[in-house]
Amino acid sequence: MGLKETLKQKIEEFRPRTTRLVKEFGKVKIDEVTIEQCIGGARDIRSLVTDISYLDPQEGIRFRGKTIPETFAALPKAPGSDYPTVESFWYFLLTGEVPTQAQVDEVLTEWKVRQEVPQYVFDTIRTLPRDSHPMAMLSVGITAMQRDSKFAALYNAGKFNKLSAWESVYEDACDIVARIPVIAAFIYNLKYKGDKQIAIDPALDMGANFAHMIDQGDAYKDVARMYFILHSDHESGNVSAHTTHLVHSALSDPYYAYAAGLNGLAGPLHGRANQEVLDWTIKFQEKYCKDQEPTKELITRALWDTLNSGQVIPGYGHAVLRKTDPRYISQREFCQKHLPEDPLFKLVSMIFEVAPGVLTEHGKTKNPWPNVDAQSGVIQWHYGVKEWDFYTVLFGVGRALGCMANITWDRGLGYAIERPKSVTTPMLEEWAAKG
Ligand code: CMX
Repeated sequence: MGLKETLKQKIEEFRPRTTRLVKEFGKVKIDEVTIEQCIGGARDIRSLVTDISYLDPQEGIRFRGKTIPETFAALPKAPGSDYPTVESFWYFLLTGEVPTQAQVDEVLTEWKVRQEVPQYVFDTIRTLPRDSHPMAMLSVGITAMQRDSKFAALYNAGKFNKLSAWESVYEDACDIVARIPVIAAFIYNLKYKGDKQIAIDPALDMGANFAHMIDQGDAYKDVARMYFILHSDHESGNVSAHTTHLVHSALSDPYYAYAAGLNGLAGPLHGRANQEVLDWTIKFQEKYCKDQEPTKELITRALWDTLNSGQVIPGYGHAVLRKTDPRYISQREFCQKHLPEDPLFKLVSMIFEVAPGVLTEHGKTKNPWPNVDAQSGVIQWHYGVKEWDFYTVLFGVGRALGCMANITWDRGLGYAIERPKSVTTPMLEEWAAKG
C-alpha cells in the first residue's frame, strides 16, 4: 500500500476517536486559564491537539512517540549514511509507522516528480531586491506557488467535502515539502553565488540533492538530512507550527498557510535565533578576542554586556523546555564526531559551559539551557555555509515537514476554524478584584 492509501486508512480509523471525544466528553475540563497566561502569550494553556510530535519540558521532543536517537535509529538510512532520508522521516511523521525500504523508495520516486518548481516561482523571487532577507524570498516563493494549489482548485470548483478534503491538502503538502529545498537552494545561489544555479540531481534523495544544489560535497549530505529532520516539528504551539495551523483552519490552502508560518519563523525569538547566534558569536570574537583567545571570563563579560543592554542571549531559553534541548545535544554529538577541533565549535562549547550560569544569576529566564539554535549555525559554518542570514531558511525547509504533516491531519480530522475568545483589560481587572 502506498503512502496516501496508508494515510487514508489511518485517518479513517482515527476519526471516530476525535468524534467520540467531542460528542461524549466535550465538556470535560483539561485546563484552566490565569490572568498571567492570558497576558503572557497563552503560555502552557492546553488548547491544541496534535499527534505528530509531543514536547516534554524535561525530556524534549518525541516524534510520533520516539525520541531523537530512537527516531534516527529506527528509520531506514540513506545508502552509506548514518542518517535516515528525509523521505523516510516524512512517511513516519505522516503515518506514525516506520516505513520499509520499499515504502521509502516509493516516496523518493514520487518526490522526483513533485520537486519540479514552476519557472514563474523563480522569476518572482528574482524580481525582489537582492538584499531582501532570504526568508522574505522563501515566503514570497511559497506564496507565489499558491497558484498551483490543488486544495484551492478543489475549493474553487465547489468540490469541498469535509471527509475527503484532506486528500488535496496532502497533495499540496507533498508538493511543498518536495519543492521547498529546491527553492531554498535557488535563493542561496541567487543571493550569495552570483545566481550560478545548479540543476537537480534526480538520482539523489532530498537531503543529498540539497547538498548538491548548494555545491556541497558528500559530508554535507548528512548535515542536510539531520538538520531538516531535527527542525521538522516541536508540537504545534510554537509560532511557525501554530501560525500554519491557524491560517489553514480558515481553509486557506497549504501555500498561504506555510508562507504565514515562515513569516513567524523569521522572528528573532523563534527561527531567526540561529542567525542571531552566529551574529553574536562572530561579533564577540571581533570585539573581545582581537588579540587573545576566547576565555570563559571574556564570554561571561560579553554575556553580561548583552543582558545589561536589554537584549536576550540568542539560542538560550525556551517557552516549554526546562532542560538542554535534545536537538542541541544531537547536533553537539555530530560536532564531537565530525568537527571536534573546529574553533567555532570549541567557542560555542565554551559558551555552553558559561551561559546557563550567567542566565541563572540574571534570574529572569525560566530555562537557562541552550535550544536548537545555539548549535546549528556552527555546523553550517564549518562546511562553508557562512552566510548566516540564510540559516533560518534551512530551519524553514525542515519545519515544512512538521507543519505540512500537521495540517494534513488537521483536515483529515476536520478540525474547526481556530477562534479563541478575547477579553478586555477592565474585565481582567474585575475578575482580579473578585480574586
Ligand atoms: N536571554 C535573556 N533573557 C531571557 C532569555 C535569554 N535567552 N530567555 C528568556 N529571557 C527572559 C525573557 O525575555 C523574559 O523577560 P521579561 O520578564 O523581562 O519579559 C523572562 O526571561 C522570562 O521568560 P521565559 O518565560 O523564560 O521565556 P519565554 O517563554 O517568555 O520566551 C524564548 C522563550 C525562547 C522566546 C526566550 O527564552 C528567548 O528570547 N530566548 C532567546 C531567543 C531564542 O533563542 N529563541 C529560539 C527559541 C527556539 C526556537 O523557536 O527556535
